[in-house]
Amino acid sequence: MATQPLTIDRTKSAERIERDIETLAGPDYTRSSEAIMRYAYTPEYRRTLDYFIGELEALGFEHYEDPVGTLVARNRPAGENVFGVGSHCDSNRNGGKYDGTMGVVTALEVCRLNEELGLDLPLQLISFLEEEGSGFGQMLLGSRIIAQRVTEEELREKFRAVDDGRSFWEHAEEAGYEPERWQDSIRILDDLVGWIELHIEQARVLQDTQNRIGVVNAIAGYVHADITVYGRGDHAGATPMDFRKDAGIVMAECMLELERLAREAGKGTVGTVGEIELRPNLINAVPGQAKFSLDIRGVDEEGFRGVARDIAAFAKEAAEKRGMRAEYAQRQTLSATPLDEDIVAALEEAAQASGEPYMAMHSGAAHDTMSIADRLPSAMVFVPCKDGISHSPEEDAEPADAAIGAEVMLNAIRTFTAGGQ
Ligand code: HGY
Ligand code: MN
Ligand code: MN
Repeated sequence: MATQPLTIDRTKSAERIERDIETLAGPDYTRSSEAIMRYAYTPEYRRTLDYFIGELEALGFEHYEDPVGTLVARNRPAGENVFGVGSHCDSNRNGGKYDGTMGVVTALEVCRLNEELGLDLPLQLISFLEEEGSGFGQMLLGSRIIAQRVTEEELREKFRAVDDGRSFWEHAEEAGYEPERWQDSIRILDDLVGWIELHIEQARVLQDTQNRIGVVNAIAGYVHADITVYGRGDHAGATPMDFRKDAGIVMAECMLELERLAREAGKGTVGTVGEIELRPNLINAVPGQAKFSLDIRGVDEEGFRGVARDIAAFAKEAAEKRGMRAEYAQRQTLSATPLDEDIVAALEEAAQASGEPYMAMHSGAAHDTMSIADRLPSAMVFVPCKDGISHSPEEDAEPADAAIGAEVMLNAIRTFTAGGQ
């Protein structure tokens, strides 16, 4: 490593990280009393951004929000090179304290340490809008907008709020943003020389191998889609089995076939049906319509895309066999994303220097880093979460691990910036 690695006061950093996490788990920052639930254009999300803004202002950072609401804060004027750190602070609708938020809090801690230790690193913190898709059913929406991986028609028409069905565009305008300038969002990436996102692992590999840091070198790609089966809604008691067009049965066949296809693809390919919607969804009515979501992922591009193709064909055939019709509609997709070798190497060296057990690994979960990794050198750091539980209020992680993550990030960034000392 070009610069002698430094050791931070990990106890002090862990205490600050814990204070931030616990504050943001309070009632002002979530729409649910049972879980963390916050997403774009809600008062709870606004308060969360304002919390970070307050902390960053205290460090002398300039801040702004992009035309639809991604938060950006930097300690250098526009035009000067900076290194990017951050994640997302919106949550799954049944979220935990740590998914995303731990990454933004640790990025904030990196900014604090930079100040405290007089390192003068040029930094830009980013908190991406709508990573979870809880507001509009579109994962990584803020970072995909920045990366211009959406269309204006999708923003104006197709992407609709889960709560009230109104368009993303309408909600963004109502929240005081300028969606008509959405293409300017890409300017956020202008001065970035690199990017590191810290995140909880959301699985149990680090815990079960007693590692405290994961250096992520690739992120699984994914296909998000929906299949709708059109059958016929009949009386559940009066309709003999041979006379039915039960859309629910075709859905059930597809769920089992998806499992078989994912296992057959191997190489870590996974397939999940997480949302199902039967109509009319009554105990005494044969479902005339069944709509279900597909979440298909893998680091082997052909593997997971083949599963998506095959399950779409299977659904069509299974429905036709029973005199019904099935339609496949893709929501969105991102390719498997290899991360930057140089930043990964610097993170591994910094993890080595920390003296803590670490390992190199892939990410099965999607992250905003996927949206920008083809535009600037990017990598990720994982910290363990208890028993791999995530997207649940049971999610649990250690601020002490994030403090080590902050130290590792700081040392890796010092390698990459002129300000490194
Ligand atoms: O689902 C994901 O991969 C991410 O946690 N939104
Ligand atoms: Mn996340
Ligand atoms: Mn998540």
